[in-house]
Amino acid sequence: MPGLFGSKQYRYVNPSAPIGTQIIQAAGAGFAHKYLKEKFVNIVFFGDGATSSSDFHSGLNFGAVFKTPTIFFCQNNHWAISVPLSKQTGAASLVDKASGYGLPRIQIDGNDILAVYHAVHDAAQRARAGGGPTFIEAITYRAGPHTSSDDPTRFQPKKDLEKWKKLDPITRFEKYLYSKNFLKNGHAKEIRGSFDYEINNLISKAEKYSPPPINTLFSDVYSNLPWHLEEAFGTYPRAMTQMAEDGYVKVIADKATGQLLGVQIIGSDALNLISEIALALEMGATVEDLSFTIHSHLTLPEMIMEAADAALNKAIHQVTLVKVKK
Ligand SMILES: Cc1ncc(C[n+]2csc(CCOP(=O)(O)OP(=O)(O)O)c2C)c(N)n1
Ligand SMILES: [Mg+2]
Repeated sequence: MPGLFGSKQYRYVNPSAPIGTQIIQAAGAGFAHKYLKEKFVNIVFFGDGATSSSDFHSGLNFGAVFKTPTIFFCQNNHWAISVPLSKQTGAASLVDKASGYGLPRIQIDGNDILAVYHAVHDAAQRARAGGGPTFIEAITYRAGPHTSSDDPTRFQPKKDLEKWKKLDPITRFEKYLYSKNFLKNGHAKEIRGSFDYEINNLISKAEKYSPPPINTLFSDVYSNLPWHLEEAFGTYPRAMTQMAEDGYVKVIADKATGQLLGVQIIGSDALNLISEIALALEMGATVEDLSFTIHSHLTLPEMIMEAADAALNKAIHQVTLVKVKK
């Protein structure tokens, strides 16, 4: 998922899409710091929705029992996609949940940048001094959709949104900085402009990256391909394009030379194509030839082309990895 990046250099662990998993990972990493006598403190961020996950309870309990140097930071923005806080918990407030585990806890105005800074700073000091974890509940409001497929206008009361928009933390902090003369007229606008410029530049740079090679689908996950994947994808280079209603095509070719080794076709008009493929094999065609020569608007021939393109790593409907076992 696009938002789940990580950085080894900055000690930023990739979040996982299943809600709550990072909470137990943080408690475990905290335990490791303690065990290895490292001077690190770790902080884990999660939403109000995550407080209903079983990992939330396991993580807080483990952290409290083993006094791990972990900060549990809950961003309570009142919504878990379209589920309101009132349907999320029977507890009067989320910070109460920490009491049951015997954790120091603090509830703060999450739209107050300085309050967030101080709460985290104090929790980090406690953790460094061996005092164990702290639970922080930062209260805010989700003033946008959960994702691009969410439409909060269908469930968020307009009145609430308007009220919270007035408490925008950045505008508030700007006002504070102006009141203290840290910022002078127009300076905030200039800073915002420079951030917009920097971010837009980074976005255009990121958009120029081509997609990762298809085989990283497995090589990024396994150091040794498990037998069932080896069996399915490792024996020959091959590509599949599958559309259940139209048929099935698999192109097998040698990765090093691109030479065509065979094609499997299942489909209602497969017979018409078999002679064409036989001829291509007879002529010692390569997968590249196949990718170029079969042009037709029939579905099955198109699939052959797609499958050949897949073997060349350029298919639109790419399905499998191409790998040779010598
Ligand atoms: C274990 C698990 N269950 C359900 C989901 C589906 N899901 C994705 S986000 C989400 C809500 C999370 O709540 P919160 O972090 O408060 O979300 P936000 O404030 O961004 O709406 C759910 C239930 C999931 N990703 N993982
Ligand atoms: Mg939320």
